[in-house]
Amino acid sequence: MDIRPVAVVTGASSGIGEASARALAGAGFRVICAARRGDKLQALAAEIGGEVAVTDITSDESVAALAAIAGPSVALLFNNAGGALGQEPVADADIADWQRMFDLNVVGTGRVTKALLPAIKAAAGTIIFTTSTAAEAPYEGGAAYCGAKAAERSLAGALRLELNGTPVRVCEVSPGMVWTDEFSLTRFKGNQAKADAVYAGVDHPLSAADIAECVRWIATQPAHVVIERLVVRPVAQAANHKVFRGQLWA
Ligand code: 8X3
Repeated sequence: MDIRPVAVVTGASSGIGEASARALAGAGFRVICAARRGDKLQALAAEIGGEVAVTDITSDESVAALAAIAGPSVALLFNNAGGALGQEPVADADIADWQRMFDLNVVGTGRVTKALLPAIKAAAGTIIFTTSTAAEAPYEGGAAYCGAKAAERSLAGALRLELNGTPVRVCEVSPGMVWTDEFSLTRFKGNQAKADAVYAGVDHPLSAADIAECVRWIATQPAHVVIERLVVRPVAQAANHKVFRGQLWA
């Protein structure tokens, strides 16, 4: 019998989700690795002694199947699936990208949270959202992404208020500039040069492992301690618009 507490990680097929699944398994969780791309999840789940849940968070049926796999007691939900699409100004925006960003970061995340809430309550569990420093303030080309992340932040905030009087913790990790294989490449629709330009000259952007360590730390605080929001940036980034591009360390 597996007595490890269950952690559900969405967006577990790459980047912050994959690294966090590893970190949480190392902290003693049985990790349900959820994402659309099942092939990418198989090796990860095998490596960490977890389980695969091929999941599309925009689908009620798919999320219901995830809840069935997770079972009646979920100690941790890491709402990490989401991301950015495009960085055009409003005048040139692709409205389908806007719709998709809200579908994933806000509505899909809400769908997963609602579906798993009974199991999270049963475990007196914790919910962690991956928001973004994009939620702090809008930037040019970020109308919908900044808005979606701000809406996701509101989802977390409303939920924390609603769950007051229960032992469920609602937390948020809010990363700044993180280099991963896919975030920027997805945002720029496979344009590697544009994706790389975001990080050009930045001495040590954050890594997925850096954020995974934050997630592990938030999740393993004593039960009465809530980390409401952890804002994490690389030292080269003092604000969304203030990024030093040059050598910081000899
Ligand atoms: C990612 C951070 O600066 O690209 O959420 O908006 S940023």
